[in-house]
Amino acid sequence: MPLTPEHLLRPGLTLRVGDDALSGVALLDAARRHLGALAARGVTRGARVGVWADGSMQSAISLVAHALGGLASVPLNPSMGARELAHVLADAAPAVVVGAPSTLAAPSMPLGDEAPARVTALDDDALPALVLYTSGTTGAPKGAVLTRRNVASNLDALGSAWGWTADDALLHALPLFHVHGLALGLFGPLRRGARVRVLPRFDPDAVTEAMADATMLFAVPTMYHRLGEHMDHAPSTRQALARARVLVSGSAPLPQREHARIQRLTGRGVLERYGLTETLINAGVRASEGARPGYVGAALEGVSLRLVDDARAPLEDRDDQTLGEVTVKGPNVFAGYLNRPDATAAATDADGWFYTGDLATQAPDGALRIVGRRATDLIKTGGFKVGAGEVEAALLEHPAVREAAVKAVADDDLGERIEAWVVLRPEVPCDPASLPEHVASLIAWHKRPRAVHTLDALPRNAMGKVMKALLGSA
Ligand code: MLC
Ligand code: AMP
Repeated sequence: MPLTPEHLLRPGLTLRVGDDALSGVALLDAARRHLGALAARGVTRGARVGVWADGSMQSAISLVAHALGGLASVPLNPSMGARELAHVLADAAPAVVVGAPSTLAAPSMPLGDEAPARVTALDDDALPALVLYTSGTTGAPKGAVLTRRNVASNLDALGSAWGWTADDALLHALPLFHVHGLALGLFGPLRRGARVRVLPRFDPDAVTEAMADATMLFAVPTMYHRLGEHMDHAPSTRQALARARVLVSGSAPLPQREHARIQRLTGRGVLERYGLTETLINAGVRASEGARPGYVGAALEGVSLRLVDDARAPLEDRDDQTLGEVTVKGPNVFAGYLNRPDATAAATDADGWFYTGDLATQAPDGALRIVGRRATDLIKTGGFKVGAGEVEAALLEHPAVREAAVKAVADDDLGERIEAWVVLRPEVPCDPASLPEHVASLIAWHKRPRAVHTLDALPRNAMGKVMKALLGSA
């Protein structure tokens, strides 16, 4: 199981979230009280519980409590717009949502504080631990069901990849509603019996200050980019990062120039690791080998990785040149998408391989180099995955929008920036600058286009398909 009372009771463990701090003993007590309150409402082992993942200590306690008690957390991004929130609540049908605003159209409660429930050992590692919503190219996000075994096995594999022990102190400023900040960044250190500090908002000065007590930093490439910019004129940030034992980047590619800048300014390299919501982390550069810019490392312990061609036939060449789709098998691979056997079947095969959609080469020692992805309609912006289709659908819900096309544009800061091209109905007055706000009101804030261009018509081929490659090229 991912977390037990024994993990939390290791001396030295502390959880800091924002300005709040709890010892392991206090965290266990708060978690048991919350489980007591859930039990009093009849919500027990196996139930799905929504968590308003607003980066507060309350949200962290409830996530930890559910992991201890065998409930499946469904973390909700507080910036989710009305349409996406309604979809997630209908799809996951949580028994109750913890910490949400009172206006939420679902049964809700604050963090519970009742007579503490007993936490007993759970031997059913196939029980869902998390349901995490993740975007596809089209349609609404799907709930990836991760089991207790998925999380526990992956955290132990990462523990050995990074030499992660109870003496480490992790710092991150990642949201608690995705794999990176939640499974790795919250459960990871607690399972090691180590210290962790979560900053509710990323800010280079806050990271600099908090690194004084940290040995490890987890961040997405956008954060390393911003730290790099900041370091040009902030020696204290350079020194803070230089003292870290391990700097880890993931969720999107860290460009070589960012690797080089951090190395040059701090004398420390950044270790990349590669994962997906559906598989947790598959590969990682080991702390013992040191940074390896351009590579995300070899398969983690217990994980099998192979490249396949377009017909899903395995490619045996580990020549660092042959390009194939990354496929994954192991105890880290999820149990499937909630309520979507069709989507689960499309992404997996009968032998248990999961098809990531990522394109990579593999070096003779197994290290992967991620060079792209199959679907150009999947966008990674600031480390968040967004489907072009969901943004287009949101734009088309606006009465003034007749046609819409969305694509990723390369961006030094976000990696990829979402931009939209729209054809407006002349009869409906509309300021195109208001459309990002409209998108955010329906889906999530980070899914809004950062620029909206108007056209008289979208470029289409003879079949009527929008030729996205032509957008923005004129
Ligand atoms: C937020 N803001 C709003 C708003 N929501 N304003 C109006 N309406 C709303 N609904 C404001 C905030 O208060 C803030 O203002 C500003 O908008 C922030 O906007 P943003 O677009 O969120 O910020 P940005 O700078 O673009 O964010 C960069 C970032 C972020 C790096 C901090 O992208 C991020 O947190 N990325 C992490 C993604 C992640 O965790 N991915 C893991 C996926 S799992 P102000 O004034 O306060 O700045 C995965 C698997 C794996 O990929 O391998 O890990
Ligand atoms: P998500 O669905 O949000 O979990 O995003 C998973 C995707 O993030 C993967 O399929 C990759 O495309 C991308 N990703 C994660 N880590 C890395 C990395 N280190 N380098 C390149 N891409 C990454």
